[in-house]
Amino acid sequence: MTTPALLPLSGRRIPPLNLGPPSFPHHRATLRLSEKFILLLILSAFITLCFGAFFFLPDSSKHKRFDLGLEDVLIPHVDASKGAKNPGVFLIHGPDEHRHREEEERLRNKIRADHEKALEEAKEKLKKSREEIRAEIQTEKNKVVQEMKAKEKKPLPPVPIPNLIGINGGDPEDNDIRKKREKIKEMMKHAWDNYRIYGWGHNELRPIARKGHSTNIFGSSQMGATIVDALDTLYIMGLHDEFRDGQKWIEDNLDFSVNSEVSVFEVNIRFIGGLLADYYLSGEEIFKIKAVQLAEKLLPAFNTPTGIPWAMVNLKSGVGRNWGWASAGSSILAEFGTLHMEFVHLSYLTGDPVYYKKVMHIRKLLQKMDRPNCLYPNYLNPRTGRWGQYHTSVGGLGDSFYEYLLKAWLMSDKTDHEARKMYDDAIEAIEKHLIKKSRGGLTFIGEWKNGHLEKKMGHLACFAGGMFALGADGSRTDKAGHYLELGAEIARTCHESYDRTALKLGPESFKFDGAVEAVAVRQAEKYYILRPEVIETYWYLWRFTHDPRYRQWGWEAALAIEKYCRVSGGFSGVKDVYSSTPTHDDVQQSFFLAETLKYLYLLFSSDDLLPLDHWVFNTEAHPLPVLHLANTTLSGNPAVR
Ligand code: DMJ
Repeated sequence: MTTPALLPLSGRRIPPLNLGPPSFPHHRATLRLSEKFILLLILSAFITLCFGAFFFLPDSSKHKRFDLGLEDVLIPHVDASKGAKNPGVFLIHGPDEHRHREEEERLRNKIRADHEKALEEAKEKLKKSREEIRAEIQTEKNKVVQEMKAKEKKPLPPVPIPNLIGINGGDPEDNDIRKKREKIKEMMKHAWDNYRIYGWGHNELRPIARKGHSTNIFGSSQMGATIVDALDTLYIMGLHDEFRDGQKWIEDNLDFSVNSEVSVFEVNIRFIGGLLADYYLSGEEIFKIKAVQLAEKLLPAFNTPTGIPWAMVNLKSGVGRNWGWASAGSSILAEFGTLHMEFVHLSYLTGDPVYYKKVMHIRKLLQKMDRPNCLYPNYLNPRTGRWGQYHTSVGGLGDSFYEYLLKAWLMSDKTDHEARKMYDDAIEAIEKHLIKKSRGGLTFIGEWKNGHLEKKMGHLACFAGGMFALGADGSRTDKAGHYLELGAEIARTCHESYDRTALKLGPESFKFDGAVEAVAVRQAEKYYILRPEVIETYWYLWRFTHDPRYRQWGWEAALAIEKYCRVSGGFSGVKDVYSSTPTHDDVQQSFFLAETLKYLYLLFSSDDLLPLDHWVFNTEAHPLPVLHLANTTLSGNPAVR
């Protein structure tokens, strides 16, 4: 197997920063520093008390007794052989006694001097005006920030960068297609610019209220999820000023040492995946460093009796737990099963096998388990290692687990045969038990619930059309044609779910029940929140077939988003796709910029932009390069370094 070619990072760098955004106050640091000042005052009061106690309490030295701990520190040459009756207590005699008195006197003087100095300093501080104190705190804060930055800049060990092909360009020859691509870029600008104005630093944007938005998956902190998720799309579109703006925010503000409980899966796919893609595309070290810092914070989530990670982890304390709603304290298949790509890259880039071992442990454990009907249930208890409810889905709760089995194989330059086998086995069972054709001839993927097939397909499951197409090449017993066809059928069904609505946008899930086909029935399932899966499938099908219908369907979706989801402050989801007068949900999801607009842009680009034999997209559409690892290990083997 070939060793990956070395590509000079400098060749891929974009020009240095010129105009950064206004730097935001580092509230946490400021708070910490004010607390520090108060602590200083408390400390000096404490010293005063100790000092008083030292002078006014009876002279304990007369008793010639010293605790072992204290004497270890203060009097290193005590003769322990003269022993005491009580262990840990020693008596002092003769010349030692004199030496001890001198030592004690010296210490007393030192404490007196330190105390006076501390008092003087405290008095001086109190004489200062609020402004002066603030300025001092600010100076100290700057110092801390500088130190943190210096630490962050510490380079990680160099590794050969994989062959990065097709990170720019993709200009289509056709004029009409070029215009469509330009329009998608303009939509990205609109989404980004409004987030920049109204939501900067927040996780997401409320485009109608024109303010920041967040959900519990990101914890309680402002982690700039939209910035991290969107950057690689900006890069690919050639929006380099915006890219640098986001990079600067990440450099200055993205901090993972916060007391915040985040979803391990979500921050992995959006943050680690996004940062790694940014690193590979731009060559800027900061992205790699931030990705590794975050990954370290996720590791405590794996401290469970089985090594199956918790769904959530507190970034500061490392305490993990699962979602209250998940079957009897279970972890979720699509969550713990969607870490592989990012974690393999982390081990590759750091030379630290810890990440690789964590995800391989999950795989080995899953391989050993019995599976009802050869299907993987969505729930697994991380304490007992037993399945929870027997529900299986290619949509929510299961989806990207299957995707990552296939992509583990692709990302390993098709050498991870174990992953490919697990994918093939899983897909065969899914086809047998979950995939059906409706009376009207639409192929759909249902959900398995306790031995019964629910004839309902989620928008999330529509990604599977692209997955089947992507996995066609290399499938067992030469079934490539069959899987490409299956992918195309899923794409058609999902297109129907869009086409049968008033807004030409797809519902969250749709039924196949008697006369009802590809239509949502319950009100709670009629919303569209700017999700990407259907467009993602169009793009994969376009790449593999070049059938113009996929570009046409993608354009229909883009126009519908533009017409019904665009508002002056960005893009919003809609609550009912069957109502011709849409009500907005007032959320611009970060995946709209990471995925939906990226897949649309790629759909109207030529195939040489991010070619699929060199890049594998994580489940949040962040492209990661194929690693040619056949002759190496992932454990930091010096041969690769
Ligand atoms: C994205 O965050 C990812 O694609 C994930 O795998 C599931 N779906 C959302 C967007 O719909």
